[in-house]
Amino acid sequence: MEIVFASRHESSPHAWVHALQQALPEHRVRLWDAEGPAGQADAAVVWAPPAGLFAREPRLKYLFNLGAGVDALLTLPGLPDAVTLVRMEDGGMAVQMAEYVLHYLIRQSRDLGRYAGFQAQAAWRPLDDIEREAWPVGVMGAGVMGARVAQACAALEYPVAVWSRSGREVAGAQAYGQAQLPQFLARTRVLVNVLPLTDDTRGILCRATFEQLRPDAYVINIARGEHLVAADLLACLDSGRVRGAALDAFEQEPLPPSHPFWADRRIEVTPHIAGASLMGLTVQQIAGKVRAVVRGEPITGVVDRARQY
Ligand code: OXD
Repeated sequence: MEIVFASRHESSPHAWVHALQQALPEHRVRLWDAEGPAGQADAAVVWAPPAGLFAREPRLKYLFNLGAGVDALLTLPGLPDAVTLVRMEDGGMAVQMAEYVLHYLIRQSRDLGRYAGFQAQAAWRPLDDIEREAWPVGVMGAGVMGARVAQACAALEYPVAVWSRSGREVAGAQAYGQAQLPQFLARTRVLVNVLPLTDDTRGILCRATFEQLRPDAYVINIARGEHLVAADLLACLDSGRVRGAALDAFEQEPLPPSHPFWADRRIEVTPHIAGASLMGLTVQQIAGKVRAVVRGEPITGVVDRARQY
């Protein structure tokens, strides 16, 4: 196979090409270049691929996305119908996301932010003991990421539920299906979003959702900015319905300096780092799939375009 690496955002594309070539010595891997030779690629490894890739590479059969979310890929102009899209299934992201969620969950449930304030005043002031039952976590999304997040919270004995379209079971968590969203929200205080972005999930983190959560709720969004209705979050923070939020993904990235989220002390902003695809694991996963495809075997992670993930 001839495999090209094509990304507008990757800061070290040569390192990716080198790692992929090392992992797949029996194939040819090269950096795609809008000006260079074209027309021979069978597969592309992409993240925000450059315009012109599809027009100049009509032989492409497989597109391996470097991330789990394929929302941006699905709306790319010129994306051919016949190309098989493959999303990253983990690539080291799931454990990082679990870590991220635990950090912000524990910061709330153990009042660690308040202790930081007390330290600034040299105040020795123990607060109430933790009651785990008061911190039920609800994870939206029960795929590889959602399951790992849910299991990490359950391992620390927080009550955990997962909500997904299919109602998929996750060990250690209570599973809710699509129609059970009201019941899922009513038992949740810490709402964690790891859903794929689709027509059905866009704007799902909105006032109607927040108002069904347990009082004094906390919101963690590590999926896409478009899941969140920013004005609704700010209104629910003002009304006290939601106590705070940790946000890693935004409609516009980088988040513009003038955005109200930056200065809001109730909101923790991070720059889309909750779950990065790690090069070694990602390359291993793609190489395994390329070999399976060549052997004519089925692979996992193939995107269902009608489902949008
Ligand atoms: C992803 C992401 O989709 O990092 O994996 O946003």
